[in-house]
Amino acid sequence: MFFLWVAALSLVSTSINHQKIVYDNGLELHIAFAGLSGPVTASDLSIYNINQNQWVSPSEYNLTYDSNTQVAVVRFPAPPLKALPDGLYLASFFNGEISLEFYSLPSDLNRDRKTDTQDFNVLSGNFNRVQSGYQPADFNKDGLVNGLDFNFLASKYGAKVPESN
Ligand SMILES: [Ca+2]
Ligand SMILES: [Ca+2]
Repeated sequence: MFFLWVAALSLVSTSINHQKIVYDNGLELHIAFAGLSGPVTASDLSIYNINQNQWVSPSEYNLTYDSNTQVAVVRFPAPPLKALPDGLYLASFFNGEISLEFYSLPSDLNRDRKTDTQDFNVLSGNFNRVQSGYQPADFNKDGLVNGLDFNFLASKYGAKVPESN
């Protein structure tokens, strides 16, 4: 049994030749792999909160994987309901073989690591718009960008995440 586990691990380590975060808006993280032979499941992923020095419970996120594109999509719940605390994180795959840093700051709509008037501009540009599909400014995921989302953004004004070292 132990031998099988080691064999599976070494298979993973030789097969991956590329991985990259291709999309990250604070609620969804898309990671593109190349040379990956097997599937990626939620149990292959661990997420570490760098600021709080603790692991994130797997109940805080889910993962879907498309074997055709070799893209794993990690989703986090909508902010007013429950979200990762703002800060720096490591997404670690296959027992730490791959580690990718990302940050959580859902209120940062233009992804410049801070929450300011530029993010309000993004929200106002989508105000009262009924959304089909994914819309970052719809913080509570009720399908509409409105005052509730504005209130959430206002509560986060000034929140930022520093560049990592
Ligand atoms: Ca911003
Ligand atoms: Ca909303």
